[in-house]
Amino acid sequence: MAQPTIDVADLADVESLLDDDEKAVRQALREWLAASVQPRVADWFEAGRIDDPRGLARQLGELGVLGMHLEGYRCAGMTATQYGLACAELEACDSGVRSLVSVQGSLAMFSIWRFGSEEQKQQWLPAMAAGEKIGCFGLTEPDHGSDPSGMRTRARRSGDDWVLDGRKMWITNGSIADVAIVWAQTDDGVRGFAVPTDTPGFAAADIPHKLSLRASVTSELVLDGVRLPSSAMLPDARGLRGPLSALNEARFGILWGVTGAARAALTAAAEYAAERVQFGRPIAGFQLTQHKLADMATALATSTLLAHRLGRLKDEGRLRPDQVSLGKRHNVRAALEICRTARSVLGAYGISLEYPVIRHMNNLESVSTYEGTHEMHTLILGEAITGIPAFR
Ligand code: TGC
Ligand code: FAD
Repeated sequence: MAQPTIDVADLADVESLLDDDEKAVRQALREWLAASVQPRVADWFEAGRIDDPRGLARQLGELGVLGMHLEGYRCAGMTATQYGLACAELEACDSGVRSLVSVQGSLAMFSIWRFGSEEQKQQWLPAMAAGEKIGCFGLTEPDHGSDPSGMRTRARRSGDDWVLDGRKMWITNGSIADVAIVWAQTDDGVRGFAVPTDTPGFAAADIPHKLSLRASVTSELVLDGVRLPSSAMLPDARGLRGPLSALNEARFGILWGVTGAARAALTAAAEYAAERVQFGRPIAGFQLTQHKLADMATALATSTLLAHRLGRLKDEGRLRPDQVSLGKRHNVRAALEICRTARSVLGAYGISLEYPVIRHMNNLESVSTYEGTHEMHTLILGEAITGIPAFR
């Protein structure tokens, strides 16, 4: 039978838009993941735990992936497009591995890098870039997810200190973190704090029963009279603009990352369809299967082109938040659809962890919810298009 001569995961030839440095960054990470993470990740998902998350973080630090798009403080200082390509490789392995990197680099490290004092940057960033220290980012609360403006976690003055009380929910890396970036209400509006997790009154408990992002630590944080010196406040973040700026960074990584998950699912489906014989011929030869493959490949090509374009805009310093929402909303939805379709191509094997498809599919349900749900990004785009906010 005729073999395909094209790259089914890159029908638009985005490959030719990449320069040699971008390809080299991607290749190095791809090879390391294939040898070190890919063989283990389905077991981690099945067990609901990464074997040695701190060890994994140190290895990712050695590779220069943590905070790789930040300058200085032993960060790699790479471009946004290089960071995006790295996210796609990580998420082709598993969204949980990309989450670990996103939260560390784009949420925790970025918040300190962008809003922290020089002392905070020196204290945390080099060790976080090396993966020796892990960070988490606490914005969501039990009663405040899509609408963080109503958060109840409170920081009050006590002499020169701050005292924090409240709860944060669904926090990636929470129980393995050395530092939690916690957003809290003060008399001066929302402010951010770098909270060492060994401070008395801080506790983190993992959230059980997840059927998605199982190769990722997700925790609840409890802050019960956590007393911090005044130097723990991030001085340059005022109001919700602080955490929402960090979210732009992480959402950018996601809009690239999910193209990796989609690529893995499409590739698995195309290979399976070529080999699986029913009614005397490979199922790839049936028009209905070809329709699925054409739809999946088209959706991936569109997503990859969009990610590439948004990467170039970010590298030129002119990527707007609504464009980040455009990418997050489109690419996550497209990746979910690709995984669901790929799952059907694999028949019964589509529900087995022997193939990566259902793992990616389940993970993408979380990715569609976190960092702003599909609906929130619809409303952000709606406001950008009409000028009328429809959130409330
Ligand atoms: P709004 O009044 O619109 O804005 C408040 C202030 O923030 C500014 N702003 C932004 N700044 C930078 N980037 C953005 N994307 C921004 N969006 C808004 C805005 O200009 C204003 O500034 P200022 O100076 O005038 O005060 O705020 P709102 O309360 O109406 O909320 C808007 C809304 C709904 C879009 C926002 O709350 C939102 O994005 N909600 C979704 C919440 C969310 O995404 N949570 C994510 C939690 S972290 C997470 O999920 C990590 S998952 C990690 C992983 O494992 O990968
Ligand atoms: P809700 O806000 O209660 O929303 C429920 C539903 O209502 C959604 O479909 C939503 O779109 C819809 N809805 C809400 N408001 C409107 C409206 N105005 N119009 C139309 N529909 C609306 N958070 C962190 O701070 N840090 C983390 O590290 C982190 N990691 C996470 C990891 C995982 C695995 C998961 C699943 C979540 C994580 N989150 C984290 C939390 C995540 O950001 C929130 O789950 C998300 O913002 C949605 O909040 P919610 O779950 O409270 O849903």
